[in-house]
Amino acid sequence: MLIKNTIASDPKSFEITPKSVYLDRRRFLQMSVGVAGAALMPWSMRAQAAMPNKIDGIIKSPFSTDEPINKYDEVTGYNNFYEFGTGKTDPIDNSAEFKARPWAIQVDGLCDKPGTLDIEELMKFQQEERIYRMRCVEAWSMVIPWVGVELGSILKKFEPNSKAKYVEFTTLVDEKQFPAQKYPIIPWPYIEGLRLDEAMHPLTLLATGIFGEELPTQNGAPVRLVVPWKYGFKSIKSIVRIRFVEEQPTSTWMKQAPNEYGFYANVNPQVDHPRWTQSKERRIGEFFRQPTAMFNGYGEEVASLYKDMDLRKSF
Ligand SMILES: Nc1nc2c(c(=O)[nH]1)N[C@H]1C(S)=C(S)[C@@H](COP(=O)(O)O)O[C@H]1N2
Ligand SMILES: [Mo]
Repeated sequence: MLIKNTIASDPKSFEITPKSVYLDRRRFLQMSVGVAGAALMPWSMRAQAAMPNKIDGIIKSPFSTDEPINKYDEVTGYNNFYEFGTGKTDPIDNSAEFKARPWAIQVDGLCDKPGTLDIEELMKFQQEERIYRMRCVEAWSMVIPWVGVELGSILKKFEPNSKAKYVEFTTLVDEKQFPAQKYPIIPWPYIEGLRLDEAMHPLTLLATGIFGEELPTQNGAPVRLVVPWKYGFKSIKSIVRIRFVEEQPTSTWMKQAPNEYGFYANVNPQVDHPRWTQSKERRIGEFFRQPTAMFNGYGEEVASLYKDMDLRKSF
């Protein structure tokens, strides 16, 4: 199956084209355009796409790590966003036309106050900066300064009822905007899910920005999930629907490869992916691999959520 070869989850992909090489290539291209083609190039348009609006009134969070933050070019130039293609630079290369406004999330299912969450409303909530580690299941990681709102504080407003046990999240389907949705690379729409207590956990963020600015398209504009103790694929981008449900949702990756990707997907150095070890990771921008931490280093905060579970089985 195609996905076995081109899946983002092949840890060799980043070794073939080291980050520094393609970043340098990108810089070189930008530079040569800037110098030689300044008169012709719609530079202002490029600059606009690369520089989203600043978010005002951001407060800092005690949950932030003080590890060095990855470079802006790394966070916005090396992405997984299959709606734009499976390559790491497809998201930045294919997303310039994407329209992140107007935008609303439909919130429904097992709750007493179903409704919509408009992006403009969401931006009025107190925005917090959360500097989190992000660990992709492919064994690379970054440190990203997110901006956003605690998901639980938003979900409460819709009053989930006592039947609600899980929360399901859905990405937009629109093949005009997401060119790769024309192809059955993975089942569309991209779907993810959390147990209700995971969704309500204080670390779980509904992210609206990075580096103090609104999310660039390639990072999941205008709003995405960030669950820092789980593999990156749980952190679903460009969300249009949040649904409270009774049964455990079947996520896209469970559908695609059930023996490789589970519902929980908690970062766990002791449970290898069937095709590679998870005991180490490469921090993008660094040369040597480093050990992967249980729950991506957030065990103190989240281990109690799983105290009755066998974490080797519930991968
Ligand atoms: N809709 C959607 N969300 C997605 C993905 C995707 O392909 N589509 N990729 C996931 C994966 S595998 C990772 S590692 C993170 C990457 O987030 P980043 O590109 O902002 O670092 O987004 C996740 N969210
Ligand atoms: Mo990932």
